[in-house]
Amino acid sequence: MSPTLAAVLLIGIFVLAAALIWLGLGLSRRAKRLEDAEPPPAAEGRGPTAVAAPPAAPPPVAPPAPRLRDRLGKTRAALARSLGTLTGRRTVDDEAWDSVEEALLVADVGVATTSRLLDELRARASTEHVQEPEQLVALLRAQIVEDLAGRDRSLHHAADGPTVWLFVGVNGTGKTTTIAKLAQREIDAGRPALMAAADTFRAAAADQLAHWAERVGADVVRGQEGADPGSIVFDAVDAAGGRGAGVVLVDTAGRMHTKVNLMEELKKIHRIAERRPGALQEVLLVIDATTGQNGLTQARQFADAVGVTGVVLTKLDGTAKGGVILGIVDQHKIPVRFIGLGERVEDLREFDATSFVEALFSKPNGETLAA
Ligand SMILES: Nc1nc2c(ncn2[C@@H]2O[C@H](COP(=O)(O)OP(=O)(O)OP(=O)(O)O)[C@@H](O)[C@H]2O)c(=O)[nH]1
Ligand SMILES: [Mg+2]
Repeated sequence: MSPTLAAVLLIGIFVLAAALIWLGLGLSRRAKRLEDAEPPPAAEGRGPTAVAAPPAAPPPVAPPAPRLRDRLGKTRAALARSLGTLTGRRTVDDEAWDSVEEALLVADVGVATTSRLLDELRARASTEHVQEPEQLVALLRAQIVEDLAGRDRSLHHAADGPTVWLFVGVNGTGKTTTIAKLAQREIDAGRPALMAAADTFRAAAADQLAHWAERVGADVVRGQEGADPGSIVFDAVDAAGGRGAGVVLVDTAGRMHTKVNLMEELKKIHRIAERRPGALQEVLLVIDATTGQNGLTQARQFADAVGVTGVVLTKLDGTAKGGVILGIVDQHKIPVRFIGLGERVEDLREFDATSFVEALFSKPNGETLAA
């Protein structure tokens, strides 16, 4: 090979190598550019331009409304324990009747009402030839519904002008809480509510009421601590018309029904509340079910003092003494209008005899003790 040919070949190889290197570098830069421009892999089901969103908080789930029979669990269990032994028997003998009596007494129906109920049951069981314990339980159930049903439950409103409802009761029964619960119902029904803080006895009482008023969207009229409660009622009823309130709910201080001066003060509040003819539509006695038979004595004293038109029986969710409701209705002929089943605004129910008794006579699995 001549030296010239060798030089040409060497230059050719060199040029080819340079071209290959240049091509390789170009391709790798292009690949890099493409890589940089590529969007992040799209999440499944989204469009190519979707941007990954931060994980969304799950929507708030309202807790399921507790069933009546769950809220009445303690009284229901008390009844079921005694009546359960009854349904295990073969005939309606003396021991079967003892079980019925025990069930009623354990549920705090009270001696007088229990004995009246038993007399009626015996008469019915005999005319209806009841022989099976199951039939006896069914008869008891029907008898209780009959005793509790048929009374006017609705709260009344004045024909014209603002309505006044007065709330009375001993200390801590749930008057203020019940006012909040009922105010919420009124407001939900399109009737603006005004709360009158006529409990001027405790410094915190008006604050507690005002707090509830704010929560449920009601108006409030209050005075100084120690002010005359009658004057608060007077001002509230006066203000109601101007402020467009449909109903004035008067909160009073808890008072011992045995204290004469306190009951006299209540009579005065009552007189002022009925100053405008037709305005005072309800005097509601709030009774704490956990006090059981004591509620009956309270009912008598308050009914004598201010003519109670209805009872709100509270705290049925925490007691085995729910049977007291029968005693109140039987002994005083005062209708139970509402029942309290907890501390929240929504924990108030219009009393309905059928569903109440159904709940009491149901087993935890939902079956009834006797159909
Ligand atoms: N579990 C339960 N608690 C309730 C119910 N009603 C009221 N309470 C509670 O009972 C307590 C007393 O309630 P209040 O409404 O302040 O009672 P009050 O009758 O106004 O009390 P005084 O003004 O002191 O006489 C509070 O802790 C309430 O949350 C109810 O139906 N169930
Ligand atoms: Mg109160």
